[in-house]
Amino acid sequence: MHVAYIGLGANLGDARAALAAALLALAALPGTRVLRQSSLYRSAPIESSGPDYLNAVAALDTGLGPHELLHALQAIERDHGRERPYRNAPRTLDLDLLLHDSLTLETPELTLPHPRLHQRAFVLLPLAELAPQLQIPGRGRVAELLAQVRDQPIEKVEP
Ligand code: PH2
Ligand code: MG
Ligand code: MG
Repeated sequence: MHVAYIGLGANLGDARAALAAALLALAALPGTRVLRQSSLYRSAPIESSGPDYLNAVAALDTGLGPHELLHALQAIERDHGRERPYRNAPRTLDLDLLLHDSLTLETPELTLPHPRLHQRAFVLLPLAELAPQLQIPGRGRVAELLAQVRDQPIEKVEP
């Protein structure tokens, strides 16, 4: 089994409902359990446009390998009406594979750890809720990375 971290995001339509449905879909993947889920966070789009995003992170225990899991995430995105008209377009649901154990990987389809996770408060803040001491291969500990993006405005959404 593997521990994988997933970044969830949405900024079109009912983003809160999309993230809740996505968590159920993650829990329903074969051989997969949701170990933990973070709070929801709201932030303005970074290198993107449209309404504010809602973001969260989930930790999975899964028997799926990285590519199998990536394809499963893409299928869930498609089920939620995700379109990809251009890079970083506003989206109904984005599910990013952030980490798969401590695997480092660079293929045309998938880079692990996620290449921008260490630069983004909307990933690091929810991830720090679950695993502040986690080492991101090649980047450092989550809590230390978070300290470096403290200037990015983001707020916790009360449940
Ligand atoms: N995702 C992006 C680009 N910009 N900005 C915020 N605030 N949240 C996101 O999830 C996000 C983004 C590309 O996936
Ligand atoms: Mg993304
Ligand atoms: Mg994505």
